[in-house]
Parts: sequence; structure tokens; C-alpha cells
Amino acid sequence: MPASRSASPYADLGRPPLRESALRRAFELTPGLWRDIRVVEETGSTNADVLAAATAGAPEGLVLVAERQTAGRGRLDRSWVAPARSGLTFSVLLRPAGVPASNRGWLPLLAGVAVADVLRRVAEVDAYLKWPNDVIIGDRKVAGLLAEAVPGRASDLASAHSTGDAVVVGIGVNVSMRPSELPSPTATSLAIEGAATTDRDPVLRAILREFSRRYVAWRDSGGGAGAGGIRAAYAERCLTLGQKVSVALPGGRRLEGEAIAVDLLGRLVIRTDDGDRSIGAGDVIHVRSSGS
Ligand code: BT5
Repeated sequence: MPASRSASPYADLGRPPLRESALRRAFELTPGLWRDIRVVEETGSTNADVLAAATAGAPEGLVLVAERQTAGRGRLDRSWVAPARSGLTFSVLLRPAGVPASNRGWLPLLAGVAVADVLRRVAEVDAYLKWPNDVIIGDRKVAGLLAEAVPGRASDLASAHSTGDAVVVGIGVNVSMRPSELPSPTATSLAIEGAATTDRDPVLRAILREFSRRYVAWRDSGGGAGAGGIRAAYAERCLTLGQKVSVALPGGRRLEGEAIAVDLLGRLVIRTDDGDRSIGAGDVIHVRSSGS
């Protein structure tokens, strides 16, 4: 078939569009956390859109999927780049009322566990987590997550119907991206890794179901490190633990040592020459020791 420059979503047969009606039906049939699933052809950033909806008072359970983002966000003002329909880019709105703010840092880690597990089970790839929540295969990134918070209004918190603070979790998964399309030499995709499927629909459904299952178990048991077994589940899948690491801290300083644990707040504990230090944010490089 000749290459087509048409803008039709069906032009690239290897990248069929997602069907909003089918997704909505699937989740309406089994009512749960996800109450409102929307698929848009294009937007700037699904995180920005869901944050705006949260600020306007949207309830927990909104899912916004974009076939293409023109200003996808990464952490620390970086960007997330992916050709149209080459992957999944979506954000969900959570309002974990009852979970203390200090514990909400577990949410993106919990989402990472759900994504890694689904990529293992459905796509049959060897997915692990790199702290805090890159999903990696080998040492290349197949999925990234970004959590952003909106403080609740004082009037909400005082009311009997408090909706709690909002947390938006954005997830990007590279599905059919080809080597020539990779935005960074450290990126990979399910297709490049020889996954059992590159059909986005079942991968999206499975991520939503697994995320919801873990979130509800965690939230309903208080949202702490032990809640829903999240700390143990995270540690089991996190390749950073036990490694020599070099961490670029926000602000430009660097910390080197061995990553020995994830603490009760989801921070990475690093054993340095000056003692143990917990970090809540930063970019980790896994340092290969000589001879390995
Ligand atoms: C992340 O940031 O990994 C968080 C990415 C979150 C993206 C989702 S998509 C849906 C939702 N809406 C949004 O606007 N965002 C979320 P970070 O750890 O800062 O990684 C960003 C860095 O990864 C970039 O600086 C690039 O080097 C690299 N990168 C960019 N696009 C990538 C991709 N598609 N695959 C792998 N790496 C990528």
C-alpha cells in the first residue's frame, strides 16, 4: 500500500484509532472508579486538561486519552514526545479523600507498579521500574508517569461532601513507535521489544483495571506504605534498589551512593559516604560498577 499523507486516523493501518464508545461501554458494564472516559484526537497535554477539569470541580474517575499531544509534559519542565497513535497518552483524576497529603507520593509509584505489571502480563515484556516511576525494559524507557496535584478549596474541605485534594496521574506508554521515531536514545517501545501485542485498546483497559484495583486497595486501607502491600510490590519491581546510583537533585547538586531502600513516604534512600540520605525527587542514573 502506498504511503499516505492523509490525516485520516485510518491511514496508518498499523495504528488504528481507539474507540471511545467501546471503552466507555466496557467500563459502564463493570461500574467502578472510572466513571467518565473520553478520547480526543488531539490536545496540548492530557495532564493540563485534567488539572483544569479538577480545578473546575470534576469528580474522581475522569480518564482523558489523547491520540496525539502537541505539548506533552514530562517532569521538571521536560516534554513527552510521541507520534499520533504510536502509544497511549492519558491522564486520570483521583481524589483520595482520607489519605493524608504526606502519603500521596505513593500514587505515582502505585501507578508505575500497575503499568509494569500489565506490560508484563499483557504485552509479555520484561518491564521493571526505575525510581521514581520510569517503566523500563533493559535500561530503556517504555513508559513515563507524571503526577500533579491540585489543592482542594478550603470550602470543600470544610463541607460534609469533601471531595479532597485532586491528584492527576498522567501515563505515556510507547506502543508501536519505530526506532526512527524514538525521541531519545534511552527510549524504547513495545514493538521494538517484540511484545506479544501492540494493540493499544487491551493494554489501556488492563492498565485502567489494574490501576483501579491497586488504588482502591491502597486508599481503603489508609494510603500508607503498607496499604495494599504497595511498598513491597514497588520494591520487588524496582531495579534501582541495590544499585550504585548517581542522582541529579533538583537545584543542580549530585548525590552518589548505593540505593538501599524506598522509605515510608516512597523516597529513595541512598547510602553515601556521609550517611544515609532520603530523596523525594531527582534523576537517577544507574551506575555500572567496573567489571559488570
Ligand atoms: C516522564 O517525565 O517520564 C513523565 C511523562 C508523562 C507523560 C504523560 S503522557 C500523558 C500525560 N500528559 C502529559 O502531558 N504528560 C503525561 P520525565 O521523567 O521528565 O521524562 C521526560 C524525558 O524522557 C524527556 O526529557 C526525554 O528525554 C524522554 N522522553 C520524551 N518522550 C519520551 C518517550 N515517548 N519515550 C521515552 N522517553 C521519552
